Amino acid sequence: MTRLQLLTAVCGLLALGMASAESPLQFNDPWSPLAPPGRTMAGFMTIDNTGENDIALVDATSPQFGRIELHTMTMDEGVMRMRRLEELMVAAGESVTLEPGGKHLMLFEPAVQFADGDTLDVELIDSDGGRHDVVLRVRPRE
Ligand SMILES: [Cu+2]
Repeated sequence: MTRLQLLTAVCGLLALGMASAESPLQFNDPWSPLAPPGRTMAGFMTIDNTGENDIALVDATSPQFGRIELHTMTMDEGVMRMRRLEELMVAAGESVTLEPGGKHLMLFEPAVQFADGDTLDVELIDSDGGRHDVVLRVRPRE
């Protein structure tokens, strides 16, 4: 076996391993409101944890954005303020909703201008380093 063949075989195994490591998280209606060019965007969805372990989401990444944070909105002396979440806990068998006026993904530094119907590829990262792919669809805010 040549080095290249070995490398190819190893990559094939890795790809298989990743495909079979199915995330216990299910994402329902992941979407992002259309935003003016260059503006920070938001991401919303309902996350169901169908597994038997609690999952703490601690980070997110996307090739289409410079940076992503997990945020929540809180009322502070009558004013709604955004705050960064250290973690977003999705308990086993439970679900968490990210929605306008509540928890959300904050998508900084969009690489391009997105249009209605475009998709955003986001990887959510949990506290054990597990990765969970979610695809958000861009659409106008109702
Ligand atoms: Cu925010």
